[in-house]
Amino acid sequence: MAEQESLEFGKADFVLMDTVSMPEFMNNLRLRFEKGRIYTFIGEVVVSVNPYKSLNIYGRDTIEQYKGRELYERPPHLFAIADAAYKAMKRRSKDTCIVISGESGAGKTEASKYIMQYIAAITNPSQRAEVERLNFSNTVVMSIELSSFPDRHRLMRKSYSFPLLQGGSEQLLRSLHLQKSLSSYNYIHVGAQLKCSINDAAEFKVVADAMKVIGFKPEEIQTAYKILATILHLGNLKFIVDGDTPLIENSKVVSVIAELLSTKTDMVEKALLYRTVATGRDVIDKQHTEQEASYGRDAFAKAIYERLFCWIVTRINDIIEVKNYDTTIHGKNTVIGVLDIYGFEIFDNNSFEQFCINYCNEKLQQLFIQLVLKQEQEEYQREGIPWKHIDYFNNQIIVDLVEQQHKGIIAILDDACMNVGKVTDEMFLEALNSKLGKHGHFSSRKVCASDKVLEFDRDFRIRHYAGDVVYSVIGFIDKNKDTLFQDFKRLMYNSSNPVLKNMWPEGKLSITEVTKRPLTAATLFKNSMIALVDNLASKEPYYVRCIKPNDKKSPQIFDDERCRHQVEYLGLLENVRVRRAGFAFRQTYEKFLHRYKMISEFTWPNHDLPSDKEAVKKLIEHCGFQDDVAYGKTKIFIRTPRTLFTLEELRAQMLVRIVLFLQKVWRGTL
Ligand code: AD9
Repeated sequence: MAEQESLEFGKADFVLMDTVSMPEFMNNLRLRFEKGRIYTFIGEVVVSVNPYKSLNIYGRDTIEQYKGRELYERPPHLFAIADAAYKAMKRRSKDTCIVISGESGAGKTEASKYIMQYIAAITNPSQRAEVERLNFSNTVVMSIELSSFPDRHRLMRKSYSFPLLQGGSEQLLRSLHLQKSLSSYNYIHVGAQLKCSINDAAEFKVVADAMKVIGFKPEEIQTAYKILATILHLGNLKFIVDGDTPLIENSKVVSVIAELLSTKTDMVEKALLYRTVATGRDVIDKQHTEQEASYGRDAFAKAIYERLFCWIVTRINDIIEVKNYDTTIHGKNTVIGVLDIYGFEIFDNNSFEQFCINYCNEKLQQLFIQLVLKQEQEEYQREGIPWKHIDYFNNQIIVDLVEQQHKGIIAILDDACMNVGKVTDEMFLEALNSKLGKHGHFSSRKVCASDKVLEFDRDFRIRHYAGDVVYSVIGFIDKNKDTLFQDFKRLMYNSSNPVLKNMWPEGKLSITEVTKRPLTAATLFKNSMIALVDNLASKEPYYVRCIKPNDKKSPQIFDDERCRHQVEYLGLLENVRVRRAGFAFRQTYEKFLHRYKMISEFTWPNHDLPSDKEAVKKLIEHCGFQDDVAYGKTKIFIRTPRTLFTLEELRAQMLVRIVLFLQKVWRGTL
């Protein structure tokens, strides 16, 4: 396996460790990081440590080294699994997906870019145009971010506002009422660092060109700019309190926003300061508190960014119908999906947004367990292969804690949200406590005196698979109800810019028409998570597990404590154990024979043995691989990938001979 690499760089596959233990795992990971070997395999999983420096390992020559090779033939690299995913798609006509996980800053976005570049580079030049469009579309989408709840800091970091400011022409910026200086914008200021992308100006050009190439209309591109500009302006909106009621301090900003959104200033102002509520048959305008107004402003900014993002994805799909790179495989459209997902988050202050993001990570971990750990072991059992069970923590119990019908946290939150205006966040916490107080992964501090609960704290704790997180309950009900958005939705729908209007079709509903109980934010999120997991489960998954070596963005520091924690919660050690005990490859006897029967005279062209299983046994013994395989009820299991390569090589040699033979027959020279 990946033997080209000398041991001086550590083990290229964690499966090759002498003993599977945390210290050895960490030693290997550190050694490789220090030697600039940032990728390591666990079988077919790539573990990646962010190098925080440019490495010369993504060029054309490296691509050539991985093209068409088997996974383990070359040192561990993202290109190796990109190639494996591409081959699986081509050979077996299967949809594949590459799931990239890890915490913020671990290198997910970079990884997805390199994977896309690789796939674009190796694809047949005749399909180049299509690929270019796909690749460009990925430049625009950049990464398929999943969370519906990006926080403010991330929102701006991820958005194209940076490139817009840095790379947009003077004329464009003027038309959007923007200044070049990043520090003029509060939303950009929020993050600790101002600049993220090294090459914002260049990136802007790439994105702008990409949108044109894909086929976006000029007015659509203009609208996208206007939305990004609106977000920046929204961040600069300040409220002042006059008595009880908030007023907008800088009304000039409101008129700029109105202009960008092709709507009226007083309508923007109203949406920012009031909410329309239906009480029975009456419709009244209820004034926001200052806090509500600020929350609404931020929520609006997030919502229009997200809607823009989803709209871009949908438009790209419409325009190119996500045709695959190779439509010829059995006439079926196959795809490679690359999913770059927010990592687990533990901040000093965790709220509804972190709750959703962490729930998302629980779901993905569950999928990983299902696919990599559970199914693997179940298959051995089913096939009657001797197998010693390997323990791993199954986080299904936490997934249930969050999403279970009637009993889970989301269900309890939705219940609380149905009693409009009556239930406070604290009451919701009380409900959680009484219903989940005994759950092993839930706790909430209570102040008690002689068996009587005196007060509840304002937070609860979930014991996530990745560690304990304390959530502040404040804002859960408001954020879940999402009611602040209704007025903004109508505002957008009433825009005279048709592109914008079309992005917000639900704004058509008047307040009395809005269904009495619209789905809550958490339930919508849960439903989209379930749909995503179903979608991923139907594809052949490949994993990249990204690790952030330190919090200082330093290429030198390998923070043991931080890294160990990530290795733990990503379940990498369990992954190694299962992989080590297991078999790299399995195939039904019938399919196996179909592919390799030409290797042995006992099976070519047909065998006369009582079953395919017997024939496969004969073939394997003939090649001398009997010690490296196990025979299941319906499938053959091969332990090491090398055996498979050898089989592939033998097959290739035989095919050449067969073709030469046939050519001779045709030419009549035989
Ligand atoms: V977040 O969840 O979107 O906040 P990511 O996506 O995990 O995060 P990202 O890919 O953006 O992290 O990486 C953070 C920074 O690390 C990049 O801007 C690069 O400066 C650096 N990085 C990451 N991977 C590589 C790499 N393979 N080579 C060089 C890298 N630098």
